[in-house]
Amino acid sequence: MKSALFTRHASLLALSSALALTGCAFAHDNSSKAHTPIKKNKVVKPVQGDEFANFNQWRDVSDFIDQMVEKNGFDKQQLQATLSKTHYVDSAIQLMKPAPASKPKNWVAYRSRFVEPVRIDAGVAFWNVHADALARAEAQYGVPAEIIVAILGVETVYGRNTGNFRVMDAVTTLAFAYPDTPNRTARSAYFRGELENTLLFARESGIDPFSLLGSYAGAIGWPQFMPGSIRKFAVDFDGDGRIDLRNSPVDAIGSIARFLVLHGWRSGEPVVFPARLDTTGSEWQRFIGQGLEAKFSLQELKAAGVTPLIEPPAGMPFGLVDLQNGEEPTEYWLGAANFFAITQYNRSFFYAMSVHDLSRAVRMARNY
Ligand SMILES: [Ca+2]
Repeated sequence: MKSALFTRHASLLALSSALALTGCAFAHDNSSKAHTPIKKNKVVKPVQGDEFANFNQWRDVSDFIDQMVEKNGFDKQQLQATLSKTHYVDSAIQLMKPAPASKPKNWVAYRSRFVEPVRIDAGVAFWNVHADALARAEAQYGVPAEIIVAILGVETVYGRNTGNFRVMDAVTTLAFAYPDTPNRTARSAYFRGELENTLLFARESGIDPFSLLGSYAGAIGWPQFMPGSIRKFAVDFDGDGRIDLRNSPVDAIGSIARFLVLHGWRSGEPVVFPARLDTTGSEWQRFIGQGLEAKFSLQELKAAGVTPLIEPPAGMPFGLVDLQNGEEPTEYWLGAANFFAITQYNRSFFYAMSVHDLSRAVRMARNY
């Protein structure tokens, strides 16, 4: 991650520019308008919109509304009315900024936040309560119960931390006022897509879009699905006729399983194999940073100095997983297709390995 180029001060300038109706939240304009007094050092409440901005007066929003009318048949005045009730959330912008690169990445420290007693115990309890739904998901999609349980543990501690931002506020703010990072263009486009998906999902479901609550990034419910993922991958797994990832853990269970199987989960295959790396050569280095895919044969990895400590079944493809450990030696693993399916949920080796480790810890605790 690059360091934040967008300081708190610049953020306030952008906001004041927006309030000054320049039509663009990123008018990098140091004119006097940019110094219009606004609320400074405001304590941000992590609920709903905490700043008002009339999004309808932003040119990009106006263009977006026109596209929604043309592409998806929305009523322009209704959509303008919706956007007029949507609030700018500065806290979403602040939270989206990359953390300053201070300490080196540390797998052991990261793991300890997720593979810990509260999540393990809550995972066992959740599994016991929802054993039938988990077994049904495993039978239907081939995803083991413990993986589904672990994802719910890492994401929200079984529905405890699902977020209280109005999704409309979060995704609209990030769509049109994304912080000034090197990937801002792509991220803005992504959140415009998510705003479109939020509006489409609400229309398809016959619900008020403002009834959707989620994280500062707009991720919804027990499994923290973005609106676009809900529309593509979620499933009504409790059969009540609607998808509700905030109130139905059973819908969450089915949706996680369906997400994983549609992202390459292979029934019955292991997730990772421990490996040892002979670093005397340099050949192994070409396997580092090769994306989120199992695409190398065991033979070519072995030839480069990667030795599995448990011999995998023949024919499985792998990627080399490096887990950096601060000042301590890096851990290496062979990641199978199922490891990389989990990284599609959250694009991080640390994340996928935490899910794997928590899944084993919960299963062991439950069987004890
Ligand atoms: Ca349902």
